[in-house]
Amino acid sequence: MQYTTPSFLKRYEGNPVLSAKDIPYDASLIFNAGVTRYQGKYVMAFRNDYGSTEQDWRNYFSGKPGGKNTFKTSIGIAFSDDGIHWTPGPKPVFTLEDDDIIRAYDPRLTAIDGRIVMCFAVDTRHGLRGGIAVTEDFEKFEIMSLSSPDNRNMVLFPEKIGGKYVRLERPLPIYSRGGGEHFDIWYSDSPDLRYWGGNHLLLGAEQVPFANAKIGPAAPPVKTPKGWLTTFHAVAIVPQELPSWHPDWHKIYSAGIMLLDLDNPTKIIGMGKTPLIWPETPYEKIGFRGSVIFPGGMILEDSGEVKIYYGAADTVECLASADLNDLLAFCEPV
Ligand code: BMA
Repeated sequence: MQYTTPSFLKRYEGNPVLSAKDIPYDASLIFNAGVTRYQGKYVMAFRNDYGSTEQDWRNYFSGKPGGKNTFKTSIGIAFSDDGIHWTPGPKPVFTLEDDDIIRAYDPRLTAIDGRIVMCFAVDTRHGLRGGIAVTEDFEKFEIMSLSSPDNRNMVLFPEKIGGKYVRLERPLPIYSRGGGEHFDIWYSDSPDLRYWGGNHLLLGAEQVPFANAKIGPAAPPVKTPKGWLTTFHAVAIVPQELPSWHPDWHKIYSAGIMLLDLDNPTKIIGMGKTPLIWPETPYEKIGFRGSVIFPGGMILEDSGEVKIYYGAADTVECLASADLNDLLAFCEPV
């Protein structure tokens, strides 16, 4: 499978916008961030995998002495006045660990009701869970819900619809989807962020021409006059081994984009038939897992510019932008 990123999508020439060297505490891989605007600033919550270097990983994977996989994960925070230049906070803001929970990662941020709702993935000894926490200050977080396994990649809409909170999510059904990684995007709603129901299938992986495996929600949707604009990630498993610190890596993660009905977001009204971002640059193709684009933040500026933040190669955090009209035109009616 081979695609090209459309020319209206501009990668920021200073990419990455955040990487381990910017972080004033132990950090190795900085990626898969959520971004929103809150209290007059841009705010980013990012995943930090730390405790193992590239050499540690390579030694570990190749069975060499000294190889270790002692990495841990925390969620850090960074602030910006322009959405481009970021200043990280002095310490991580969120970790989850107990007898069952191994770690929380891949945060997505939604500003709603004057506070921040952070959705995140949770690895546990009994499966993958999707978590939702609320904070006003990025110091105190209240956990509202942790889903049953296996589910993750939750993203919350920035306003209630029909009086309810609404999210997209990605369960991981194995038995009923043929045993492979054929996972789809689902929709659910909640009166209070704790109890979720009203489940609907939104998009099946087989409906995405550039996926031959799983798909998943990416950044929380953005409201436009034409509909809810939202990115998703799409996985193509390819025969050739891809450059990566991780051996035997065969998955290309690209970003897709679709448009949902404003009043009834269970309905898809448009979709890009080819990827919006296909891994092409060195920082997207080379890293812990090469050829991975994993968007987690999207911001619509008053000028019509849309900023898209994405983890690249599971190693650094990047920025691309496009004009809203180009993105809407790219979503062909379905
Ligand atoms: C997914 C998640 C993401 C990661 C991606 C590519 O399964 O673990 O956090 O970015 O794989 O490695």
